[in-house]
Amino acid sequence: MPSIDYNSAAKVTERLEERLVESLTGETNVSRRTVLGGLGVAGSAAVGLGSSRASASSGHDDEDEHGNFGAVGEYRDLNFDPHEFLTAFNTGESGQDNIPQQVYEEDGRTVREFEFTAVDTTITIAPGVEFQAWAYNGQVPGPTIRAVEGDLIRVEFTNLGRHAHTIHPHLKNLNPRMDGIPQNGPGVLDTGESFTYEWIAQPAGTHFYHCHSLPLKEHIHRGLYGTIIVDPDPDRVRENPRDYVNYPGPITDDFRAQLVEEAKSRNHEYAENDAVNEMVMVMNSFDTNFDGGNEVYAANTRAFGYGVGDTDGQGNWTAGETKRPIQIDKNERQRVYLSNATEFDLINSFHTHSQFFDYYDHGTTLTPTSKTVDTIMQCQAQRGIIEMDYSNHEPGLYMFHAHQSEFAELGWMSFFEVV
Ligand SMILES: [Cu+2]
Repeated sequence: MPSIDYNSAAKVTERLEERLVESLTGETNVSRRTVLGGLGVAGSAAVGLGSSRASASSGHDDEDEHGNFGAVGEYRDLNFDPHEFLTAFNTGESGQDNIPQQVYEEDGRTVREFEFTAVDTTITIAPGVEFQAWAYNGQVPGPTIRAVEGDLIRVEFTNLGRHAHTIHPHLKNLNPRMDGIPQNGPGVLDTGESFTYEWIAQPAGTHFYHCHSLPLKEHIHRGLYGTIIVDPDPDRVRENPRDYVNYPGPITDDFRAQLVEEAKSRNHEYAENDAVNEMVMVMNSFDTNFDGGNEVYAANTRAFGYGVGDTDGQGNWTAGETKRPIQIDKNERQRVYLSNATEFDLINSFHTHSQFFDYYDHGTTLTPTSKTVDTIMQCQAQRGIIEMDYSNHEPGLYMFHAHQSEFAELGWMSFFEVV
């Protein structure tokens, strides 16, 4: 049995979303107009019930009333699609239209070059709820950069925002000028200033980047963060297998070959990688009233963006709809590059229903650091790779969410749709 049927999934998504949007009506930085626009006619009457989470939810215990709130359902602003972001890997050769990029050789090394800007912008974090963000290339999370171990990542960064910003990469960076902190190299970049960062892509793994201007917590929680994926080089794995495992025993020929195969499956330049369905998820959160605590949580910014909206139950979703589960082919290996950009809360987590997975902490090893688990936690800036196999599962919906139940109820709740 799938973990939940389509009607129940749509109901739970909608009810949680209603509660979330209602809970924000008392927040000073969310205008009443935008909240009412998101709630729709019936929802606007419900606003009178009160603005606290408890009183807002207590008014909706009657299942019969539920259908009145359908107007809550959709994100009207489609300039960021969490489904497109999920599989958008900027490699220099291919990626997102709004990220100018190219790849070329220089001194015998592959260079992957990207143009980044920082801008002040408004993003939609729940239907009708906007957040004043600071964003790399106008999006939160920032663009996912993907390179191969040993490549040079060159980022031409221009600050078009009103505050001073940097880009600090979580890479093994041998040149302090390129660390992206206020005290080193170019320091912070004021409005209109540019700098070209150059980083060697190392070590192989899933990494984090973010602005390092002060106050740090504000520059991060406003949206200046993203993911760097460094694909392992199979030739280097063959030569130095011990760099990729935490294993003291002998490296047999078979084990070496297995590690090389695993590296190929992780490397976007190899055909073996095509067989894996890869996704990027950044766990994030939003302090909508700037009181130092979060009101909204998500994976990839849109609260309940991978929840369940209108479907025919056959895997067909209303065209243009943001709110829909992540469709996965049960015969494909599933890989999630996961990182935690949540500010203010100490940890975040990822939990799968009816499923166990292998986890590679920081993605720097080719053998799992946790095997057969259904929950992992990450502190801020921690990241890793999750690998799942749904080949034995029946088609249908399988929930996944943060297992801080508060985060799940406030937006970080999603579904995989196994087809
Ligand atoms: Cu900043």
